Amino acid sequence: MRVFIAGVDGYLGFPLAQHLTARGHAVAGADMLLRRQWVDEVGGQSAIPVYAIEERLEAFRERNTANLTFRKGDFLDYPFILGFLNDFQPDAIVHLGEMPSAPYSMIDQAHAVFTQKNNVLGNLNILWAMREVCPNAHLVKLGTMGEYGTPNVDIPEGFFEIEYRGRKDTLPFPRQAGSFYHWSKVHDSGNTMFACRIWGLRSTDIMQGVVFGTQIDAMGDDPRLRSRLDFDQCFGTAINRFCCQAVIGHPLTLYGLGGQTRGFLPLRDSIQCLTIAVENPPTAGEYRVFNQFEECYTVEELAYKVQRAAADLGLSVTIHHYDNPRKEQERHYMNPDRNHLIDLGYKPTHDVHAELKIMLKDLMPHRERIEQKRDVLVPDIRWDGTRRRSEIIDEQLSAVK
Ligand code: USQ
Repeated sequence: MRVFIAGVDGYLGFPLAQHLTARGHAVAGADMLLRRQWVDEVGGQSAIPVYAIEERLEAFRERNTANLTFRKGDFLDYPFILGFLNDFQPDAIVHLGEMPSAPYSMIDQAHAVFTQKNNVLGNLNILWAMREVCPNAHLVKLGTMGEYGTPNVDIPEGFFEIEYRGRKDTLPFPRQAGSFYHWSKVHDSGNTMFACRIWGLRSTDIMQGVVFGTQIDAMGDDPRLRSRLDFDQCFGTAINRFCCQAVIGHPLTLYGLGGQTRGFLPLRDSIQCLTIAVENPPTAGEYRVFNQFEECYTVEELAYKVQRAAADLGLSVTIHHYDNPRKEQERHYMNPDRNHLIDLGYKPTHDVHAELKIMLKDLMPHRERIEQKRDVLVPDIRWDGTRRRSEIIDEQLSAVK
């Protein structure tokens, strides 16, 4: 198949390109390299060194028989995305090219607006470009389990049957996102579902849980082919942060009670699931939703899992409860379905302990890089918007004077 990856330079995009190429697919990708800038902006750096895009592409060429066709560009630039899709004529488009951080979207007004503009309008441009130049392609759109929030009932895959005042229908399950970032994904879902209905496009909307890990099978040893691994408060996800904290002896930063329950999955499972979606397209006009995670855990359980894996490697790790900077439920019910991917052949990794040990071993040689940015481990971006309020308001007031 011909697969186009929007956001090919990212944590998921670069390993996915390697995996799909190894399976014989022709892959093209676009990226504006913004993730590198955002991590820099919040004072972080990837624990695993990330090479320049030219070096990544060179390593790709040396390892894989096929090239990765790459163009640098922004999904807000409609002629760019229209032209690239027209030239490449993909069978599938995997859209990973969005700003992925909840805390980044909650920094202040400017970051909230940037997040929704970048994500919602970028996705809308891709939908319009598909309609114009590749209406038979399949859009695999990365959404998030966080679209559903934490309702006190089971979570189906996108839709549920409901009886209300004596009438029945199958409707989208309510979305109750917990950050402006997560809401951007809800808005994307609405636009994507609508485009399938009116134009006959086909799409799989992936409600993905929190990804962790450093490895996939197709990656090999070349350091230029490694994926990034962020640990700052914005772009580091919980387990990735915990593992980085463990290797430098920083207490694990558990927010609040630690009973927040999420679906988690290793990087290798995420790549496996995205591949399954690509290789099993829906019919024309179909909009389907896959919940994508390996298992649900509380963040506290995960902190203990990291502590145990670290102990096996001789690292002594403490866990500290920090004042929760977010507004979220800290103990709640969480029971989502994930049958669609299993039915299509997804085999969950299950051995989280082994995966954590692989990660910790991968991270230990990079202790110094984590130490250098120790300051970004403790969060100060608060959901009540107080972090930079005075600074921003002062700036804006002086601008209008
Ligand atoms: N948490 C801690 N300590 C930390 C970091 C996080 O206790 O040091 C807690 C948070 O309060 C939250 C949970 O862990 O309750 C998950 O936080 P996270 O930062 O790992 O994940 P989240 O902000 O939800 O976002 C991440 C990705 C996002 C993706 C989402 C999937 O950044 O792109 O959409 O996971 S999900 O969480 O299922 O919505």
